[in-house]
Order: sequence, then C-alpha cells, then structure tokens
Amino acid sequence: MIKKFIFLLSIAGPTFAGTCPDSLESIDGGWKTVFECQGDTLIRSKEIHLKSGNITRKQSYNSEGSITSVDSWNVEGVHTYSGKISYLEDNHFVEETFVTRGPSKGKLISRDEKIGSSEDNTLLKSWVISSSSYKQQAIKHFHNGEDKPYRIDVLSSVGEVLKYYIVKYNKKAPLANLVSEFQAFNPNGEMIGNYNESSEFEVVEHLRKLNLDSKETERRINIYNNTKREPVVIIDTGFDIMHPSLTHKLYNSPHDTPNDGIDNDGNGRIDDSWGWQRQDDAGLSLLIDNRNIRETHSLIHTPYPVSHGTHVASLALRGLESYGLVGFAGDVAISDHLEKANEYISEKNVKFVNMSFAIGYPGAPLSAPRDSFHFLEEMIRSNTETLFVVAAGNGRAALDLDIPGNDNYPASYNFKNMIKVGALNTASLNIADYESYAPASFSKFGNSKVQVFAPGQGVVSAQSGGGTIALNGTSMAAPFVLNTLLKAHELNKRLTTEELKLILMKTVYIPESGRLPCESGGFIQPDKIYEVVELIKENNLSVEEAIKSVMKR
Ligand SMILES: [Ca+2]
Ligand SMILES: [Ca+2]
Repeated sequence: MIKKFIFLLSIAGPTFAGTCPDSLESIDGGWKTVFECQGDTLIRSKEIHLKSGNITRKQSYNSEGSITSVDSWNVEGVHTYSGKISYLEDNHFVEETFVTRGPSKGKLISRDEKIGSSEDNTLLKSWVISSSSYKQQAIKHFHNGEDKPYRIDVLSSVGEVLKYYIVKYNKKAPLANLVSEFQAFNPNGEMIGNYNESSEFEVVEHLRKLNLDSKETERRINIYNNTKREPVVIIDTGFDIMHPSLTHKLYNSPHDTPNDGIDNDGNGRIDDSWGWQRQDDAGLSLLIDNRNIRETHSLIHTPYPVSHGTHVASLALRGLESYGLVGFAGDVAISDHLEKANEYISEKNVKFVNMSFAIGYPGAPLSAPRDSFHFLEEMIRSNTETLFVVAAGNGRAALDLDIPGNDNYPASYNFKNMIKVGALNTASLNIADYESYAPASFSKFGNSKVQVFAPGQGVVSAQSGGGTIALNGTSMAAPFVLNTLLKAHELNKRLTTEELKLILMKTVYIPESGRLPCESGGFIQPDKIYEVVELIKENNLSVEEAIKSVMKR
C-alpha cells in the first residue's frame, strides 16, 4: 500500500520551530521517526517502517523549522511521490511542491502564495513552472476570490520579473480564457505595449497617428493605398493590425472596398479587404466586425499573451512594398476556416501562402477533426501555382518526419508546391558563422519531408501590443524563407513560384561538416538567391544557367 502523503506545515511563530525534540526517537504505530539535530536545532528527520526496516520518509529543515526537502518511499522501499511543503513568508502562506524521485529530484514543480490558514485560504499568486524544464515562466496574480489573474509577470529562468501584463478577459468567451485587452510594462512600470482587440480603427487615420515624420507617413499611406499589390495569405492566430510594422502592409483589396458595409466581391464576407477572422463564424461573437483580424490571446496553452501571427506576418513582409497581408485569423483546426481560405486563394489567384502551424495527424490525440485534414490537403493540392511555405513543426520527441508515425500536417504532405522549413539554431545569417549553424534542438527535420532550414532561434520581430519580441520556432523559419522569396520575386516578377523554389533549393549552404537533415541538405542563402535572380534578369540567362553560374563562384 502506498501511503498518500501531502504534508502541510503551517508555522505559527518561531518559538518552537526548529527546536530539537527531547527524545531523538519516537514510535507511532508501525513507524519509528529518528531526529537529527545540530545543537538545539532540528536539521533532519527519518521515518522508518518497522516491519520492513525501510526508510519511508526523509525531511530536512531550515533554522526556522520549515521543511526544505521531503523524500518519500513506500514500505517496499520504492521512491514514489512528491512532497508538498508550506511556510509563512511576509504573513503569506506559501505552498511548494518538489520532484522527489529520479534525476529531477529537488526541482520545484509548483508554488502558490495564499492568504489565510492551511485549512481556509485564498490564492493570491500562482507560479507557472514548465513541467518539462522546471523553469519558472510566470507569476499569476489574483484578486481576492477571483479565479482569473489580473496581472501576469513574465519570469526569466532565474525567476526575475522581465515584464508584466495587466490583462482583461473577453467576458463573452469565459471558457476560452481570451484576453481582449492588455497593457505590457517593463519592470520599472513603464508601458511598453497596449493591445485592445476591439478599439476603433481606420488605416490611414491610424498611420497619421503613429508619430512618424510626414515623409514616412505619406510613404506608408501610399503603400497601403496601392491596390495593385499582390496578396500574401498568412494563416495564423491573428495579427495586431495597429502595430507600426503591419498597418501599412495590410492588403487593400481592389475586390472588396473596406468600410462600405457591402460585400463588393460577393464572396460572403463584408469588407474582407485584408482577410478575416474565423472566430466570428464559430458562434463566438467576439470581435467587432469581419475585417477584424486581430490576434486573439488565449491563455489556455500559454501563461501570458504571446504574439504569433503578428510576429510571423511582420517577418514575412519585412522590407517589402509590393505585397499586402491577407490575414486568415483564428482556429486552423476548423475545417470551414480552411475551406474558405482555399476559396479565397483560388478565386484571387494568390501565389504565396504562409502556414506556420500544425494540426497533428488524423486520429492523433488533440489533433483536428478529419474534415480539417481534407480541406487542408485540398487547398495545397488544388492550388498548384501557389507556393505554400510551411513550418516543419516543433517538438521534443518524434522530430524525424520521415519516420512513419511522426506525421505532422501540413508539413507531412508531399506536394511540389510546398516548401517545408526547419529551424536553425540562429536568429540571423552571418557568413563568418555558417559552419556553426545546426538544426535547432526543437526543430522537426526529414530528408524527404523537410526541404530547407532557416533561422528560427531567438528571432526578433513584432509583438502584439507594440515593440518586438524574440521567439523560437519553425514558425519563425517559414516566414524568413517566404520573405526571401518575395524579395526575389519583387526583383523579377516574371519568375514562377516553381522557379523560385528551384532557385532556393539549388543555392542552399551545405555545411562542410555534413548535410543537414533535409531534402536540399542545407540552409537558405538569401544573397545567392538574389544574385541568381539578378543574373536571370540582366543577362537573360535561364534559371538553371544562372544557378550554375552563381554556385560555381
Ligand atoms: Ca467580400
Ligand atoms: Ca466592402
């Protein structure tokens, strides 16, 4: 029998705490407890099962008498369970749980700060600790009696507060834990970001409010007003369309005039000039209108608001003026969302799509419904001239996509019009460091299922609410590749997406130490791609000739 053991020690005061008991041994039923002291201070205790002779518990104490570590075994001597300890700190009652077995022994797995007593208490703060790395990620602060935090501190790996968020929830979707509004602050209390998913918004007006010099303001207004730009579809979590790096990049569709309340192109979406937000269709009337493609922050999977689509879109469109963002925001596991995106891509003849997402594989736990796989596959299969740039996926295990059972869609589809991108362990490319780059530890790979690697670790790009953030992921590597190909395409718009892919594949850098685990065997070299494109344009060379010429140098 395993004796379930949760030890709560509430210390009233220092008077008797940590004092060595009069007798160094006590017997209680079938167990004996042995105490170890240094002078008058109790430092350790051991509980022994008398019948088997096995130790069933070991505890260490600090000078105040608080338990600092607990180890437990069952009577057969098998190390079994975690100990929970508690103590008073600044009149608050702190409860901590540690790992007590295996190589992670002693690591903190939970920490809560409460007010009251061990029997009757209210949670004030709760630490979010990664269950895989045991790193502290965040502290959630609660109002007395409320179960959702109003403030969330972002922690460094050593527990320092890096920044904090004051959050407000979307009351229409209580279960989804959606944050509709937040402000971000640095540790000195200065505001560094301000996000509100439903504040009034008009593009040109907003560009004028950005506090830029008049020349830059006009430049951005002109970019936005250019309805001849090519649409780039980005299917992601959503986009902070008020972010200074994105507002002027929004597509200004010639098909559907924004703000007139009319579905001018008859595609069933009113004013979908720069994309749409799928959440509205799910029966959650969350956002003010169809045009609102803003990032929806759900705190179900992450401890604090995390920017994904905003980061991806800003990377994909960085430095480009002749492309516009058509954002498809929302839950990519919903089949209707994928079906509608497919219709849009076909109808408007969209050439470039970014997919920094994965929906598992059919039948896998937590994967999308089977219909979603059908529409996702259909989208890529039927739009043969569209190039789909896809994140290979992140994971801690099952990283080799070539091994059956490690599937991860869309990355596991094998269509010619896809480029599936793994992440390198770098944020940018510097030719002096080429030999030091390797696939990031979290990146999926595959000699047939992944085509190329690109920077994906510590990549700095736009953050929802304002400013920038460094993120890791193949999600960041895919838009790096798309951005490079768009720049190449901007240099020579006659190039087909197939030719662009060929140029990318044939100009990669293959390390001298060996091929990277992907089809091309290397990572993207933007400069070589641009050289090839320039050569094709200036010397009227074929794609193959230009590649040969550049790669011979
Ligand atoms: Ca429309
Ligand atoms: Ca319209």
